[in-house]
Amino acid sequence: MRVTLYRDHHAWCPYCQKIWLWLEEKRIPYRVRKVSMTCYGEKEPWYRQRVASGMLPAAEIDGELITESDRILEVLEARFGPLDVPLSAPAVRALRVQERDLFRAWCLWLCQPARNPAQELGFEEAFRREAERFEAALERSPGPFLLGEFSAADLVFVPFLERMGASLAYYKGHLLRQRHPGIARWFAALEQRPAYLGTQSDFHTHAHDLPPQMGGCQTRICDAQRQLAARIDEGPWPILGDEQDDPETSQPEPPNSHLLALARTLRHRQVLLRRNPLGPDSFDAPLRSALTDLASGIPCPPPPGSAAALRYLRDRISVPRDMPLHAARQLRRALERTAGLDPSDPGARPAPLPVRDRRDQDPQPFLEAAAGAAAAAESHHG
Ligand SMILES: N[C@@H](CCC(=O)N[C@@H](CS)C(=O)NCC(=O)O)C(=O)O
Repeated sequence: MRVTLYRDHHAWCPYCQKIWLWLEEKRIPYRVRKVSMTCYGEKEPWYRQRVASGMLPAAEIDGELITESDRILEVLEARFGPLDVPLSAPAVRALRVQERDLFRAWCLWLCQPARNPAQELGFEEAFRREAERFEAALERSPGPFLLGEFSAADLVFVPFLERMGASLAYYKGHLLRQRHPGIARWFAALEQRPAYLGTQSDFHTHAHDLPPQMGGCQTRICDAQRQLAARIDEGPWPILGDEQDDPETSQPEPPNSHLLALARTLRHRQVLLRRNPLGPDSFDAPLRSALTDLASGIPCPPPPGSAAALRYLRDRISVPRDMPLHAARQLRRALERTAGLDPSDPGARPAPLPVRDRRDQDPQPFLEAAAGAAAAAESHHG
């Protein structure tokens, strides 16, 4: 293997997604080493010895350590060939500049506190113009992607368009795919690609992973925002009614998503029990209730006083870290439905998710449990 990719444990870093997707699209064999972002854990000392700033991503390519995602892409391209069109092609260069313009318009709208409603509208308008420029570029193309087939030009837009869709729905009540049909068609073409589906996140994950990374997201208080944020947090999912297109994905639910969710939860059951505010002994029965619902579709009331603990877990399912989008929906649905059957306080909620950091998502306990299980298996075989 000639490539090692250093990316974050939770698959929250957009720049890591760019490199990850490039390697998957090109089918280059690579090794992954996961590193914590400061917003959710302690940076691993071995990583700081390699990359003093601690920034992600980094890649070791033929023994050479490279940082900065654009530089990594250039080196990968030099060693393994372009992703359809070279990064240096004039059309790709122009689109990369355009991507940063769209990115800046999004950051301004999402993160800059508006002094008054007129300024908020101005931010929205500036974003709309950039989104329309992206659609215009797609219209000029002979294929579903920017330059015909999927290429490096599309790749650089992927992580941020995904985060734009999620964050604008949650914080602004703005549905990107609905407002921009060209972007909806581009996503639909992207979602035909298994490599992308493996890296794709969802609205809930991004709505809550972005605030600590961006230094806060500004909510536009309006009915559309309130309704969409409530649906993203509490369901039911998909977040719009049956007669409307799903704003998160064009893909139908794959069969057995619920069983995948079940398998992924059972794999981490012990740590999930230990990390729950109710404590391992008391959370065992409610978790069984929710997983019974998940597996059988039959509602299963939990013991009294467990609704907040079930919702605590519902709020922490992260896509694609834990499972794919549709599986996560199934698990959130089962947890929410079970919480709603709590005989004592069916509406009880946990504290809202933190916005300054996500230390509640420290990966360390999960890693220690996995290392313990591996050591036990080793000694068993020995
Ligand atoms: N210009 C850099 C930006 C990378 C970047 O901002 N990475 C963030 C994560 S998204 C980071 O490593 N922050 C430090 C941390 O979170 O620990 C690149 O393109 O690679």
